Amino acid sequence: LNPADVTICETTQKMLAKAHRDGVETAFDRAANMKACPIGEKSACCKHCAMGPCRLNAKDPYSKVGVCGATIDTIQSRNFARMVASGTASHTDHGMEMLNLFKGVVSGHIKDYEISDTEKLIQVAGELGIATEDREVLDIARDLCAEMEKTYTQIEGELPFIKRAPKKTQEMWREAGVVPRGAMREIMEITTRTHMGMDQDHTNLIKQINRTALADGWGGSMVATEIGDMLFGTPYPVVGEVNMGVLKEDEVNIIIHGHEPNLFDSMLASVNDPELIAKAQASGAKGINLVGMCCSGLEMLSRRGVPHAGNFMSTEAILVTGAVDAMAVDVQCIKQGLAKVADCYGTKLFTTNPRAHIEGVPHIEFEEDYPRECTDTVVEMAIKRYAGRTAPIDIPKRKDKGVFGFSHEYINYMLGGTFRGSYTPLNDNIINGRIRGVAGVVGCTNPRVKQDYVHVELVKELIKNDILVVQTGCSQISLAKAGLLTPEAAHLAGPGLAEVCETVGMPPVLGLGACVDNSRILTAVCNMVAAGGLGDSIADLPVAGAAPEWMSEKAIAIGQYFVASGVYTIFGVTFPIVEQTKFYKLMFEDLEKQGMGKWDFAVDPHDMAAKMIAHIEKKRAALGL
Ligand code: BF8
Ligand code: SF4
Repeated sequence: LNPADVTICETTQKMLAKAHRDGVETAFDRAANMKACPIGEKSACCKHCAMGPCRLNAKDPYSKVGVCGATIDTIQSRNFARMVASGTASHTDHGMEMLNLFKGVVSGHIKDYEISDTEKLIQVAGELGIATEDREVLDIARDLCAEMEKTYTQIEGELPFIKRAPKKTQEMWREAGVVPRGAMREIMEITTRTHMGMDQDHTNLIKQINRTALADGWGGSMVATEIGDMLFGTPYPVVGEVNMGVLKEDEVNIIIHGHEPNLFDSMLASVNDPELIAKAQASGAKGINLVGMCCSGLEMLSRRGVPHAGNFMSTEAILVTGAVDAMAVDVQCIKQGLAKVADCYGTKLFTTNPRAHIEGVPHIEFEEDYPRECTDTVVEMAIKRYAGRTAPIDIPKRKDKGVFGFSHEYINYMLGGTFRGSYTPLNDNIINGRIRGVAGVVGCTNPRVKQDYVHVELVKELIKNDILVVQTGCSQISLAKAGLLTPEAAHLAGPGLAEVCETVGMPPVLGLGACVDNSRILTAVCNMVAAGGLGDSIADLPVAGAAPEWMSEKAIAIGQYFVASGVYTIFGVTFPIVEQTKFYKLMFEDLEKQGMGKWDFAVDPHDMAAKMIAHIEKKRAALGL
């Protein structure tokens, strides 16, 4: 395996070469050695009961049915539904943890965190119809907790944040019968409807697929973002460093990897504790260096400017530096393979969340009532490892800079100024054609395609065509490493977008945060509709979304909630639906006719860009622009 063939990330390449010299294997090697199953890849198999598992023919999809008689459309829609269920469950579980934390802070029994953005709290409460005038913040917060809890537990009624969507989008959902009740109910219903012998009409199952996905975007993810902002601060632009060069040879290096911001926040408190710093110094280190990876990293890069060491496909490679003294993980996207690599290089790896243990990896439970017990222990263990470092240290020197932390609130402020903060200037620039449209480029990296390459090429092509790009998740780190999250990157944009960037002093590519913060993109498109001149619903806007290197079920749930909300969404790598089937036609053509968005697929970044641009131009033409 030649590292330059599997990633364009220079530091990951270096570490993969070293891993090979050291005889250490990573997901890149495993992907090369494990050919993807051609039937599973196309979702043409079913193992929902013991009369099977049944394999259909992806090349001739209607030639066979399962033992129960299930057709290809039933099988692949059920498989897709279960991906949406799992992805939605992940984001809503994360959101529910944030709500529990928030409740604990509001009731006063959790003391290590506090409400840091009361302005946002009051604004969100008002938006959800809670009285805010002449009331104590904690009173409002209590009502807000009860209201947001409906996102999960409500049996009947509409999710609270549905109100945020444009009226016409809401009406379209009601007409289609897809307004989510509570996420728990929707996930329960989708799970039963995909049991053997249940919903065997993909045109009916799609309703539950949409309803569940919407419970993610306008539910779990949105609550996670909003509470994250209330507790840890609403992001505003901050310059941050990314790439493996953020590790320091002469300091105790600790990485936080996963998704929930609370672990990271407490870890920040621990590494700033004078006693622990003194301990680190007594062991010969200059200090303690805390850095993030994946979405955990993005939560704190966006909010505090904490350095970020890399995205999903770099998490094993970074351990090969030998410089990581400890890595603490919480939930989601944590490869089991980390355990072995950590072992090889003497890194102390810890799981911290009761939902996500790894066999053989020590577990130090993170408890919100006493968060420092966990995080202080991790620091102590890291210091011990530093003192006893035996593996040779090899840190690739490269560090890149970017501007992060563009919340939807800040975009408002940036474009409109303090007194007339609004999306009108953005819309004006879209109407006058300086900016042709807005594209969200988000999601994972995946060893089935060259790491970062598809993200970077796609985004370059989009901005060159005057399309403003917004980003979340690992994709943002790909572009930060390529230097595109800086105002200086404006020269890579087309003349119209470049002019806007230069006037405002903003990068042509805006980093909005972690994957749950795709909800910020939903809120931003609502603001665009509200600012006027670009139609009445999200589906009218000249916007498009892409996850060019996706790998997780969460990405599928996100893609589906964007499609259901009216956004054209294109994925790369592979797509888990057989072409030329009825379900494919439903997802790739017919949903759009119902006023939603639609799916699309392309592997090559230039093809992908061309398709996105064509869609944006189609929407502009429909608006008469
Ligand atoms: O939620 S982009 S690899 S880290 S799934 Fe995972 Fe994908 Fe990264 Fe965050 Ni999102
Ligand atoms: Fe086969 Fe039907 Fe059972 Fe699926 S549910 S495994 S298609 S028999």
